Amino acid sequence: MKFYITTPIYYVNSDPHVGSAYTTIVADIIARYKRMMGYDVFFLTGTDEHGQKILQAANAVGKDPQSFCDQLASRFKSLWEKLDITNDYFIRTTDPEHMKVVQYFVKKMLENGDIYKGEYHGWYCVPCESYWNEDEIGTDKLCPSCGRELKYISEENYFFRLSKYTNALLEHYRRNPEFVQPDFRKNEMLKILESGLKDLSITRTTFKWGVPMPEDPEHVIYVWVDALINYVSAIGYPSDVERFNRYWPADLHLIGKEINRFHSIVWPAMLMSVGLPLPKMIFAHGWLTVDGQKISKSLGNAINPTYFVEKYGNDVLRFYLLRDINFGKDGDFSEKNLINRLNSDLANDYGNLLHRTLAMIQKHYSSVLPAPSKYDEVDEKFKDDVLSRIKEYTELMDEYSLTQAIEKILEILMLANKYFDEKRPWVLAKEKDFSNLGTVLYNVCESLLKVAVMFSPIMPNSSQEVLNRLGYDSKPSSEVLSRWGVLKPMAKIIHSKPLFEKVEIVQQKESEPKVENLIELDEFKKVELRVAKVLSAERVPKSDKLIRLELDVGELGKRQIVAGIAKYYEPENLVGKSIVIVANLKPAKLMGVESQGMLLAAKDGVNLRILTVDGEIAPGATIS
Ligand code: ME8
Repeated sequence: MKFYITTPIYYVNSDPHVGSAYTTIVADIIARYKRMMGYDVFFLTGTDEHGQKILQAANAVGKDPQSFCDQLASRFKSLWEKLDITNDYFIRTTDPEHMKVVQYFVKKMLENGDIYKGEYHGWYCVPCESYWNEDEIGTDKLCPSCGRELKYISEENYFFRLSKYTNALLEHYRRNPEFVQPDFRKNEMLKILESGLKDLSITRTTFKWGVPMPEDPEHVIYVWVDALINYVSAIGYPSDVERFNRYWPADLHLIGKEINRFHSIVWPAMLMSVGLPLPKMIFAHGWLTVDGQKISKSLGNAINPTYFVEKYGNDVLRFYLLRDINFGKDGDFSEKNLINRLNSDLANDYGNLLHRTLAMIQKHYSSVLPAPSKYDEVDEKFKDDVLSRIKEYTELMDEYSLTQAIEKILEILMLANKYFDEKRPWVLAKEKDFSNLGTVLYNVCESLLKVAVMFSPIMPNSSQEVLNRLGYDSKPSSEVLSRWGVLKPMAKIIHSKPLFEKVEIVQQKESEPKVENLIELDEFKKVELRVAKVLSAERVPKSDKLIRLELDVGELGKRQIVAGIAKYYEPENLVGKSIVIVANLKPAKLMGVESQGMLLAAKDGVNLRILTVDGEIAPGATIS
């Protein structure tokens, strides 16, 4: 059995953020789950590199678009590695192979009579790379999707006869009730279909950064048409027939809600046009906000997933995203909630139970897993409850109710903690009732094995760790979930440090990840900061702001600096102070006086105070 899953291919106009990481993590969880259940999985992700938006981003930093894309695509790839993403392939729309397939695909649409030349007049959103009809936008001419300003364009374009497919699409929706999920997203698409589709402009002539239109290279193919074709080009369409037939149609296109129309209307119509089967399901998930604010690369509060991975570990980030944000719906990402989940669900309910149990096996059974003896009613009930939660977990995972599936795992942990407390193994140990003690400890270990396997698509690293500690040396598999008594008595267990460290909430830290203009240490090191002793100071004539300072900068000799501090300091009060200067700034002239550097000062809107050093230090001392 095969399972083909895709993420959107992300625009490379800026770095990946927690939104793109979210979709990719979810896809990875589903891919890992399906592999565990025995499927032959093909998991695709990649980058969308053509179009006006990418061209503008490259121009803005003075780079040619290809090397700009190369740089950004490699940042996506390395983040996915950091996040333990197990994609089978990474497609880039600038891959020559992909570009050839785009031309082939469009040519087929052309041959099938679905493309014609016409004049486009209308509104375009560059950030969304989307066309909007006059009746879809208000008088303010702002993009209905992102709220930014639209551009009026008027060009000769090729058009795709999208309108022709309205009824066929409606029919497909009717016959395949699960084609678009969740249902409320399907209903949004049905509304659009029921109001009738307009033909879609699919080429541009005002820039060249794209795939040339077959036989009319003055036109480049619309970035969305180019991008959607990645889903078939990546698996060998049309040349590698065997591979393509093996994986197509896709089982799941996982996307964010804002690009549902392209995936659930435009893409199926394109596939119908060339005579290919349609994907089995498009799942449009909700949007994350961060501390209540919209994430947007250009709005500047995009947050960097690497920060969370480095601080809390990859498993915790992945768990939090699925546990706290109800998959499918919109949700808010907050570091505070992440810490709360880590402390209560992972450190307390999971890690602590493992710790308590393995500590007792170490102490009373010399780290060898005891065999269970006869089960009483409580043992039987515990076993049955765990197995029934496992069944619910697989049903929920199979329908992509991921958050609810995780709740089932947490329920097992709750049951196991309750079982442990009820059975009071510490009393059994005191009474030297090793037969009953062995049963309790074995059963808790068996439930923890199940938990680790159920968690393994979500938290692969800690799951593997738990398997090792329980002395289970096979890979996580569906077999573990199917029956009770998988652990082998006499296996060697490893009692070790807590599985998850608790973290204290530090209020002010929350704003840290929002800093978007982070720099590398190397960049900071370019600034040469030195201590300078003020030898003399005087006002610059005819200026009420400037003071000229004579400085001793040790090995760098004497310097003069002009600073705009006259409103805050009397010159004579500066003499003798050890201040901080930027020593390698290009000289500049202020009111005709040369300034050979810059002093550092703190401002709060009302006051200004210059930076001095705390105690005696030689002039010219370096600062780092
Ligand atoms: O749209 N919350 O690329 P893109 C959740 N290149 N998910 C989010 C998110 C948020 N705040 N922000 C982004 C494109 N995403 C096109 C796709 S596919 C043939 C072409 C995720 O870089 C979500 O999956 O703008 C969304 O659909 C996708 O990133 C948009 O990525």
